[in-house]
Amino acid sequence: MKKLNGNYLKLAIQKDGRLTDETLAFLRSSGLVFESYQKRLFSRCLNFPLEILFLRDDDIPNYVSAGIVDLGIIGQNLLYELRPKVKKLLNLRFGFCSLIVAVPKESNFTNIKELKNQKIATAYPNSAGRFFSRQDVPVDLVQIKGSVEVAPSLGVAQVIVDLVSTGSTLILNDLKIIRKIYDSEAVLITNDKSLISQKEQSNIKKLLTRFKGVLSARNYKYILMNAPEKILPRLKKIIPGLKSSTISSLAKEGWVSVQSVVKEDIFWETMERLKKVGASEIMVLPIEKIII
Ligand code: PRT
Ligand code: ZN
Repeated sequence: MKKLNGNYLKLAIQKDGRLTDETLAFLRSSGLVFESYQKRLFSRCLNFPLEILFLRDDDIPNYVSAGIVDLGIIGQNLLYELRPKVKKLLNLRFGFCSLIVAVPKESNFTNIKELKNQKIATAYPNSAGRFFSRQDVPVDLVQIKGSVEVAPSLGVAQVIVDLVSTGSTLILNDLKIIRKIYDSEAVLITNDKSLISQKEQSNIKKLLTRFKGVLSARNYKYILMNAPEKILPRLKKIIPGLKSSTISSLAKEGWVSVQSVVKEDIFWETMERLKKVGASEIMVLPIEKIII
């Protein structure tokens, strides 16, 4: 069996859970080539000095803070809950969820203040405890590990504090949200030791450049269009980044081809406006990476 290599950067990711597939997909979209199959403890990248360790998500903060691994990918919720001595390097834009307070649909509770002295079932006792003490509402926290959503129907507690993403588990269990405590997403973490060590730092920097390249590319689309040359001033107003775009002449007299990059969140609105001023044959392409 291969052993961990001392010269390699070590990254811990969730072995088998909600973050696993998207984490692996993210690493692969960053150009890292590695094998991963079930029951594997670690995997070595073939094209980067990086070893990936597969662990339970709750163990990752300790592995990172103790310096056993240099990097970890976990939900921000674990940082809020466990407050480990780690540094967050990047939000990874997947694994979105929120920690919420929920009660049975038919209950009369509508407000946090009404929950005084209630039993609250949660797998996030620190986050829940801090939230209720900030609200100045004393509650009786009951810590349970899994399936928090069944606590009200089992009579364990009327109120729960749990993570939600789609909300379907709450609906299935006849629960409703009365308050959001915080939002969470997957994050990349490291420790001071790894950041100080020169070699690791430069490898961490290289890896960060790759990750950021993938993340920024997701926010943008590449567009190509044809337009009469005379509308270029108007196009420039619609696409702010057009100054740095490529404009080339077409065989058709007085027409140009324009290539540029637009932000995903203003995308549809931008398309409408481009069509309106006279751009045609607009083509939109996804961008794989942007390295700035
Ligand atoms: O075995 P291991 O300890 O590694 O995994 P785990 O069972 O402790 O964690 P896992 O795999 O459930 O979650 C890992 C991480 O995924 C969490 O720490 C969050 O950062 C993130 N995440 C994103 C979620 C959810 N979405 C989520 N919906 N974690 C849990 N849930 C649960 C929630 O607790 C509830 O039971 O999913 C249910 C609700 O889902 P919806 O879609 O019905 O709302
Ligand atoms: Zn866990």
